Amino acid sequence: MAFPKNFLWGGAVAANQYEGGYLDGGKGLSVPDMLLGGDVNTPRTFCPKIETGVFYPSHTAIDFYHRWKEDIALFAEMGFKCFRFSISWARIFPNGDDAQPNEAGLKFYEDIIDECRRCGIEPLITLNHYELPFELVKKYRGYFDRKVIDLFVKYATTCFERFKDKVKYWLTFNEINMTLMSPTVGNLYSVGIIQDEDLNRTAPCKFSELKDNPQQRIEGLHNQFVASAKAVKAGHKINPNFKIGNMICHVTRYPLTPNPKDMLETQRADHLFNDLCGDVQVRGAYPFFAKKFYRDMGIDTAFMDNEDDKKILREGTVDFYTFSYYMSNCVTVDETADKINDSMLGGAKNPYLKASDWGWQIDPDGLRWTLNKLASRYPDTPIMVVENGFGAFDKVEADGSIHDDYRIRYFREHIKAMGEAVEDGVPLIGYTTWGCIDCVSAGTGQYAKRYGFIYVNRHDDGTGDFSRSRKDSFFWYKKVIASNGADLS
Ligand code: BGP
Repeated sequence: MAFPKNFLWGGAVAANQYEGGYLDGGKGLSVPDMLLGGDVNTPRTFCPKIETGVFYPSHTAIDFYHRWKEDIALFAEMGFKCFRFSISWARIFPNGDDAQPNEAGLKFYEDIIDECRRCGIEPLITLNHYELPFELVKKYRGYFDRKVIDLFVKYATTCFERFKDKVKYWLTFNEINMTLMSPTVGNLYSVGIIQDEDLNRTAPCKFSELKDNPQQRIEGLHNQFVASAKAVKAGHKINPNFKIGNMICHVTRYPLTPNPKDMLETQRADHLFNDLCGDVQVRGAYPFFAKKFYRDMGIDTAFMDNEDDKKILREGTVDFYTFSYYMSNCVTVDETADKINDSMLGGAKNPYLKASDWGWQIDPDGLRWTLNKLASRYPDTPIMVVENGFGAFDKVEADGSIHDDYRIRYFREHIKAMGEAVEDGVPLIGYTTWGCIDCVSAGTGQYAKRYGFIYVNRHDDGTGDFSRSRKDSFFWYKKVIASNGADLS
């Protein structure tokens, strides 16, 4: 299998899902700090203020904050060439709009970056991975307020300046298209738009009960595009060798039947959910179909005609395209079709595919299809898969071993599919598996939904001593990396 030389093999995590230490070193509150856990059938709970006597998974997460050296050593032992992690904005600017950055926060990331470099691991940093300082939500209503554009650029520039000689690869916003795909996840994690009536609640409420204002949400997304483009431009000025990418959650969609109406509906969903954001960030302008989609949603699209913004979008296109890929699903106009059990992502069941315990359908061929699609949609743009993985319940045997052959199977098939895509000619530059070490699930807030090669002894009731152990997949991935993807046995 011909993976290019210098292929970036590694793993990925996000600050709020693995760091813990939620107030350590002067960090301010982030939106995920206000969330309790749920499960596959129970949405997470939002608390407008921190309650006592309840368990917030992100507050301790997996305690990377205190164990980073041990964890990076484990990544190095697997032979990682690349480690994707995010910086928590609230560690650098605790309120989001502070005049001066917090040195303790910058130093924390600098130590991690230095340790990665020392171990020969290339850092890939996401600036905004599903968390906004909570103060920005309360004070500005997140990205709905254009002031937050410049606050983001200031935060990004602070990181670029500090790490300009140590970090080459950056991503602006994680899964920026989630704001279109799932209003709740988008509002909370991405654009940070929570209405006053929800912020003023006296009791916690279900994630899914939070009010959505589509006009504000879509304008918030537009403001993120502008923020991303401005950051790309600023970054290139600071170091012309920076490679700054976008990040899309690509849920690949097939028509459930050959009914032309299913075909049309699939194309519509693909355009809106998968393509729109990538087009803006890679091509530098909204695609032809965007206005009609938005108008059909009842959105006033005047914000799209701002000439200054158009110029910024043109000037701040990304250097590479990255995406997460976990699953595919089907689209149909038949309302009686069997739905997958994931209210956030929707879609119909594919009779040819099996699913995880969380209803995510496993489709390695879909990854090859997607890579080919992206390579033709964005010619000459390097591509990287920055999330892919299998969330599963793991069982620890009496002797401490963990036989996660289901995870190995998942990765084997997906890596094989990537290899085939490379042979097809796709300019793929790297692969970081999601949750290379067990961490808190973004969707459900569970520890029990485990993705890692490394097991973390921490559980949904808040018990566990955080100790780490190697699963079977740890040794398997090590072999894959050592053989540059040739040995998948
Ligand atoms: C992506 C997010 C990650 C991650 C992953 C798995 O959408 O970028 O943060 O968590 O999905 O999802 P989950 O944690 O819900 O299983």
